[in-house]
Amino acid sequence: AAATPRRLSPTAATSPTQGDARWGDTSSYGAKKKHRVFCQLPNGDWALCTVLKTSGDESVLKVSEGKVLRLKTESLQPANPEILDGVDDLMQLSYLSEPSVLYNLQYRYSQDMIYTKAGPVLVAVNPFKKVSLYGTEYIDAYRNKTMDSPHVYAIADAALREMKRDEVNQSIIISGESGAGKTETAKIAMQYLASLGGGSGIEYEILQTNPILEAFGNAKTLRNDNSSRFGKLIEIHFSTTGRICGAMIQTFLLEKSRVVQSAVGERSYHIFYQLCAGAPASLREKLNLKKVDEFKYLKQSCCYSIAGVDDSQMFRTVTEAMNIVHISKEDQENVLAMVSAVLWLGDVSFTVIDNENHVEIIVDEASKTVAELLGCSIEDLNLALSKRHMKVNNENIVQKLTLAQATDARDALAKSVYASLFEWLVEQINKSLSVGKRRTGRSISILDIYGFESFDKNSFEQFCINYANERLQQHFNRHLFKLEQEQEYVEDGIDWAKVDFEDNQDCLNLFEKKPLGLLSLLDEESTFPNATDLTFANKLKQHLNSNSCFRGERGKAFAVRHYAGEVAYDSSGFLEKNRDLLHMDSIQLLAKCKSSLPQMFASKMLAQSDISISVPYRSSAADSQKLSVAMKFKGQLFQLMQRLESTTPHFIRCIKPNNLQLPAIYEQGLVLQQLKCCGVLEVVRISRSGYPTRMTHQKFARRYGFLLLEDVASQDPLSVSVAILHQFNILPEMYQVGYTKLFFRTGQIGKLEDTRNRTLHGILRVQSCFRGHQV
Ligand code: AOV
Ligand code: MG
Repeated sequence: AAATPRRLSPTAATSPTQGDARWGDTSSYGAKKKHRVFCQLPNGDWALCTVLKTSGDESVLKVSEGKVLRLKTESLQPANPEILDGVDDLMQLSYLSEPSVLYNLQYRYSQDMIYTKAGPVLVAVNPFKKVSLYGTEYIDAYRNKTMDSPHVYAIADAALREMKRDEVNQSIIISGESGAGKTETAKIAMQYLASLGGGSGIEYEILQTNPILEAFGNAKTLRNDNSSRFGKLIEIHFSTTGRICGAMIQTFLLEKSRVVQSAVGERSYHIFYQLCAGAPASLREKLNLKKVDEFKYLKQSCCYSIAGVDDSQMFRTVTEAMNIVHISKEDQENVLAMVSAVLWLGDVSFTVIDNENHVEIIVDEASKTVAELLGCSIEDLNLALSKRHMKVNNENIVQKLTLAQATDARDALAKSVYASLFEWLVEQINKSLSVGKRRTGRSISILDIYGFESFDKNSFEQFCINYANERLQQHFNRHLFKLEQEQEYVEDGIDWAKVDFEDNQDCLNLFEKKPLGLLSLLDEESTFPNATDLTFANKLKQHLNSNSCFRGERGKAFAVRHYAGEVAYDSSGFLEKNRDLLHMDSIQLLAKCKSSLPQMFASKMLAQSDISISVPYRSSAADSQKLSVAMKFKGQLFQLMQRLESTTPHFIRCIKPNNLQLPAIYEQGLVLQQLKCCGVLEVVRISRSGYPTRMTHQKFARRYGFLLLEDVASQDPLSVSVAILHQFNILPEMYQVGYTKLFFRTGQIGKLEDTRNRTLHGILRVQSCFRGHQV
């Protein structure tokens, strides 16, 4: 089915094998009687089982009550001791094999503990049901630090504290594939921050932007009933006193094509259905609304409702939210008029007027309604959709459009009106949330952006989305691997063999290199009037075939080796989607309209069309030169990365445990793919192969010095520290002594802490016995 994500086999570096030292020493592992081990079932899943006996190279295993298997001993993977079941940080696992990570997450998931730390990263597994982990009580508990299990609240709280402590802006970067829970997670983080209060209700206003943006930018897809079809960054500003004082939203690449076309079983943007279901009678009449299944744009996907969602109730919620962010009643009505106009545009039809298949618009209810709602005449509408004015060799000529061309022009108009409307709404929201002069403090940004996508058929949208993910992945790598490895070790003179991680610079180069990168070649080809998707694909093959991240395929297809796996793209429609041309005739139509919104849309488009693509080739036929979609997106992305670079990042990786959007189903294979894709396993591996526990010599000596048998009172902290390490037989490969600090591998300090606690307890007991108390 088109909905199942397809991923190619992982690369060696992310695929731990048995006996791989990086994953805990499993090489010398011999299964012993009563040991807990993981065995792989025929369906590929790992099951926890107990060794009943071993004979020769085989083991007999108890998989579950009454189920016994005989397997090759070498195919078994050791399991962690029971005491580590469900630990809240994967770093604590002794064996960090794939099955033990999967088991740990599943163990927690089955008890509604959907959050787990993977070293510095928070992993969130989508529960697909209400879990009682949220609300005032929990918020207070995290604020007062009476609760410290992994949670989005804990991340938001850490961001707040670090913002205040270090006076550095923070970011919470949420990623994961479609339906994994990014948007919900972002809202949960926002709720935590909003609960701090701000005064004048600004925090409430910020929360109310969600229903608006979701109504206009989310849709039901096969993967998610409430799928965001745009990327979003919300920057929440804090005053010098640490309270919320405003916010700013930036959106990325709204999927416009959905307005005129959606796949069977999917829907267009929620607002269309909400408006038709929820508009009060007077508005229905004013906007000439029909039932949803009477509009062509909505009819094609045969899907009108979402289980458990009341569109008309949602309409009221959205209207109320617009009130709260100060969008006037009049503006609201203008907005909804545009929504209706877009729907009616889909019903505008044409009649062929000559034997060259040229057309004219049919004057009927559809064209009349569109003209009425936009505030133009039917003649103007007809002119814009059936003819094209061009300048050829300085001469003005008028070209009549064929049926196919006119239909394209109509759809292009619908898409750009809708996209402009979305942009305009975001602007209004930003005005309302703007901090203006009060902006003196710091900010926390929350990024909710589409995750890596790989479907059976991948088009321009996936191309852009995956490019964005490469950029984000590099940012993630830089922070968690490069920085982690270099800074502190070097500063403290630690002998440190760099751990390799998968650097995706090569893939980014494939996209960004000039002039022979994917984006440059796409843009160049987009400016040739006679270029087709096929000539584009051929050009890629001609120039990029030697690149190891690129593979030419048959016809219009090509594949890119992304960090998360190889994706095969079909270049059909790439050029058109990248050009995203709205012909001047349509822009001029909007400019002429009497309604205020179309006019504003037009002036914005005209302003943008001044920026031309900086390549030497220009089509004489294309009358509106503007930045191509890919270039604009790249620009936005660079700006985003720059902004993120100046913040302290906090990463949340959302995981979708099944493709059915159902609770209590945990598909190991699916989870594993995602853990690999978003680098979770890699992060844990690298954090562990490093020395995550660090303590200054002074602190270490102070904390454990009293455990020493010899008297060291006169010695310096470093000597005391070394004496402690020796007395407790900490193996040399488990620590390093730096100039100022001691560096430990995971788990080492735990042993010392245990001894310390036991000793302290003993001392206390002795003391209290003397005083005649019990402890
Ligand atoms: P997404 O943002 O990651 O997908 P959503 O945040 O929309 O995914 O989550 C999808 C659905 O999962 C939601 O509508 C909820 O029903 C459910 N869900 C997610 N997180 C939770 C949670 N913490 N508690 C309860 N239910 C949850 V996309 O926007 O498609 O990439 O483009
Ligand atoms: Mg989303």
